[in-house]
Amino acid sequence: MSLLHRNEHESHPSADQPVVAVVMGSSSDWETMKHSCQILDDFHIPYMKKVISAHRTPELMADFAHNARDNGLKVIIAGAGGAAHLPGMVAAQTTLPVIGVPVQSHALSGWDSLLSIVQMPGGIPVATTAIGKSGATNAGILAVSILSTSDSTLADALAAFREELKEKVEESNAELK
Ligand code: RP5
Repeated sequence: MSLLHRNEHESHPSADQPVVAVVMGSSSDWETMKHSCQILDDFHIPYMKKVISAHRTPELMADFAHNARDNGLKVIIAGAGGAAHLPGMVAAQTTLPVIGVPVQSHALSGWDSLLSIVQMPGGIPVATTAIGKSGATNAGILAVSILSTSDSTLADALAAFREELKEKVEESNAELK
């Protein structure tokens, strides 16, 4: 699905320059976080993806977060499960917008992930989504929405996306008749 139609005279973000980072605490988070990447693919957003663990690779996390803005990133999506400290600790070390995705854990069904991410102290925001797939999808859409504040083509693509959602509901109602 391609939602973005730029005309040839519009400036494109460079394909080599990621503007969104999708980071996750473990490769086991990919099954969830791939849904953020799917949205970014659909909207043709240049992005990078990487496993960065707050607990297993704290130096890598700090290095990534401290350099994120200078590296051209505009939004960070961070997914983690269990003791899900990655989104908050990334947010603590950058002033870029950080969207946190609670990955559904086995032990506590994602309640642990959600509470670890959502209850940030005042001053260090993390925009927390729902647990699991819908949260990861919405993180991608929210990243596009943030970028659309300075990109009218993206704003139009988001409007078209909403229209598609509406049409799907209308179609499902037609099938019920
Ligand atoms: C967290 O621990 C990760 O975000 C992951 O959700 C969870 C389990 O990681 P693995 O043991 O599967 O690597 O840091």
